[in-house]
Amino acid sequence: SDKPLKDEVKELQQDCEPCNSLSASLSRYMNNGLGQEEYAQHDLFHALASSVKELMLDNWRQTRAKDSQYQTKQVAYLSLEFLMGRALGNALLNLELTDESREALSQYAVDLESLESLEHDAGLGNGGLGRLAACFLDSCASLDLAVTGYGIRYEYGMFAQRIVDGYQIEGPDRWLKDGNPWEVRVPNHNVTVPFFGHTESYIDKLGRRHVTWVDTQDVQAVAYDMPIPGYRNGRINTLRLWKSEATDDFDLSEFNQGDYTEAVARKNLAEQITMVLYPNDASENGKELRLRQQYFLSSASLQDLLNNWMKHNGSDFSDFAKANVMQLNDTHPSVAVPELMRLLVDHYALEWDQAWEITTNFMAYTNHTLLPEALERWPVRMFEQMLPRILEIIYEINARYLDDVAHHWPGDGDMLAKMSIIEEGSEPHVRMAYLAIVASFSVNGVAGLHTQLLTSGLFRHFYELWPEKFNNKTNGVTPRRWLAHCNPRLAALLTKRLGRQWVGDLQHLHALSAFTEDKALINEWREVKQANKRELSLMIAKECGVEFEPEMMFDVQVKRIHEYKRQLLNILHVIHLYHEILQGNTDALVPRCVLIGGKAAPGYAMAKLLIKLANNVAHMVNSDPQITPYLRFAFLPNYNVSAMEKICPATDLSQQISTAGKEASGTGNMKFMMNGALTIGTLDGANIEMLEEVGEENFFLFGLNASQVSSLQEDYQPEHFINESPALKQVMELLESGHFNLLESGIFDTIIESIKSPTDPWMTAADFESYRQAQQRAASAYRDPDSWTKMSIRNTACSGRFSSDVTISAYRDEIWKA
Ligand code: B1N
Repeated sequence: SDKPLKDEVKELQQDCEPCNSLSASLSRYMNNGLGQEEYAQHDLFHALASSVKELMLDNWRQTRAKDSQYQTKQVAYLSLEFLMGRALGNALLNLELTDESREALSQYAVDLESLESLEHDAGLGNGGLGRLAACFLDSCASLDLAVTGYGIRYEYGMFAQRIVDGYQIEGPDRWLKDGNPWEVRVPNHNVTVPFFGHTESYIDKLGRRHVTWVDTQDVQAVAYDMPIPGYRNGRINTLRLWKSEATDDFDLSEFNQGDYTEAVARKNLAEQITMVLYPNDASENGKELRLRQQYFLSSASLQDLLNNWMKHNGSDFSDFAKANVMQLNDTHPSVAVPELMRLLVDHYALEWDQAWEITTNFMAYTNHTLLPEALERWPVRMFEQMLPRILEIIYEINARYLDDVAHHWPGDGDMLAKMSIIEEGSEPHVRMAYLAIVASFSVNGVAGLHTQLLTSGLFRHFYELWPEKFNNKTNGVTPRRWLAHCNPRLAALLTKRLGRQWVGDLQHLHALSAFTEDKALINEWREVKQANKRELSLMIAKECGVEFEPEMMFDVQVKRIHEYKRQLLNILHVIHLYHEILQGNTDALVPRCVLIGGKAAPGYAMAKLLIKLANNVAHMVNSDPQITPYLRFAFLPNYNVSAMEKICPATDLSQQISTAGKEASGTGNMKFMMNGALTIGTLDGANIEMLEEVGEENFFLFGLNASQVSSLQEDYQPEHFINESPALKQVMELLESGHFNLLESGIFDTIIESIKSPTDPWMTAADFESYRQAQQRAASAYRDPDSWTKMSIRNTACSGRFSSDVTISAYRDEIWKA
């Protein structure tokens, strides 16, 4: 023809476009299945997710190819936890495929939302720390940063929680049972990780001493990659999750000796490593298998990074730390420090000093807690058996570092013992936080107060030694999942008013402040909240059998159950309201629905008892028709990421009531704020910064501050606070009378004792009265719907600072220099 070839090709491509479309891909997956005419909805979910993944492959490959040039710094985010939740809705949003998906699904008569709800949550984390890692991955990809997440592909994630007779029952979380359409197994990245055995040393011809770690039991690490799409930018980053498998060769050797059963049993041993997530949030665990998980992740990830480096740069590592940086998500993966030294010194024959230079320019450590019970310490004995070479290296690191300490504090032997990486005693331990600090060029806390307490308390001496290492990075949450995706009604309203930019830059929400007097906006805003509340009510009715009235105030506390988070304070307040209603004192009340949700670590007896108390109180409240017009109370079972996506858009009042100085940051607090909830909270963690942004008139502040808590600890007399507060006195009497455990005599005694104990570290009694008054202020504020809604708008408007995009920009500029 006379058309230029170029145009002809273009036309052909256009003709062909439908075969690349989501719709075509979807039908291909549906037709290529088992060919059944009837399909389960789940097949359709799988087909759609697989199609979306397929559409990402090109960009995924390109992102990798580009990053492997090392033109920008590569970041490895190392974490034992990635609490990803569902991936489909988030991927569609970031890839702008939501409308196309709806269209593609139209021929199947299934709506997108119900398909999305079929996806199992990837619950590979406990709570805030794991979810933070997930939010960070979204922000890194969206900010076009070359960041790889490294984690463990647990076969069983966070346990499933049921409530039976008011008690928590744990069940397995078999999230992979229907397959995982997002993951790609990449066996060409296999590495082996050694365990046990012993070390031998020899002197080479040049007189240099070498150590080898021999007779090890090797475990294979197999990589499974998950795509992390950036928001509208074409970048697809990777979350690489390691699965442990038996290596072939040790199978063979034992096989040949005819020791079949032994070989199979060993195989199980290897596969155990990545079988299950430890369900402890903010408490140390101490189990040997946990240390194996930590070393397995650390070693596999470092070997992977070094392999990639060598592929492109050969075995000259002098620029390695210029081109790479590793962020340690708490001390959980801090055994990566001696492991990197081992790989560089033993495998690649670097001198100690050069290896240490590389290590200390490469490692950065984030601390997430001040609670002493959460600080990891591993028995030296455990290292000796499981990781003998690693222990030798830790000793060497410690000896050299203690020279610096001795230099800084001459003649101070106490200081040496205090700051040693090895804690001496009848059972010596390795202090993992100290190891991480010594080897890192950056140590950060996760909120202003937290970092301040770290440098003035727990890590005071390290701060004296190396002030330049310490910095703050206040946490944040991704506005894609936690606003654009989870709250489509509010998202549409924001976009109508402000345009769409807020999704990529949440600071744009400040523009809302100009509209807080806008009557139309106020009405629409309230309509959105009401619609979200109606939707949540359906879920509460289904899951808890409790009717939540959308007209009532939704007062919510969802988070892990822990004494320091003080769900107890909340429950005591519910008992107080219950008592007031029984007395007929209803004038000052606003009708409210109180929701508590969260999991207790299976070994944490007190946390489990708090769940029982909440359920028993809820039963009394909800079954009394005199009470229910004013108060309803539900405990939501199996709180997880997907539940939060329904809860935070529908919340009026967010409870962030930890004992001041105990919650490092909190991140749920930010999700609620973004979605227009008002906060009732203490001066703790990031609450302080939220309060700064939104102003005291838009926040229900109460309680002791951190320094008041620590001074009061000296001479704490809870009886005094109980006697001073008639309300608390009443509540205690009701609780002690056995009113909430009529047929279960004495079961709450330990809770009652804890409140009255002068050694109660959480000071529940001390803060009760102030809390009750703040709750009263919240109630009276709620009575004026317009003014409440204005405060709600203001909370959303001021939430921009808590986008994880802001947090990650600071990591990028100030730590990673990427
Ligand atoms: O990390 C979050 C913070 O927002 C929370 O305030 C903080 O409590 C949380 C051992 C932890 N700190 N420590 C843990 C998790 C698992 C585990 O096995 C400790 N989680 C936090 C994000 O910064």
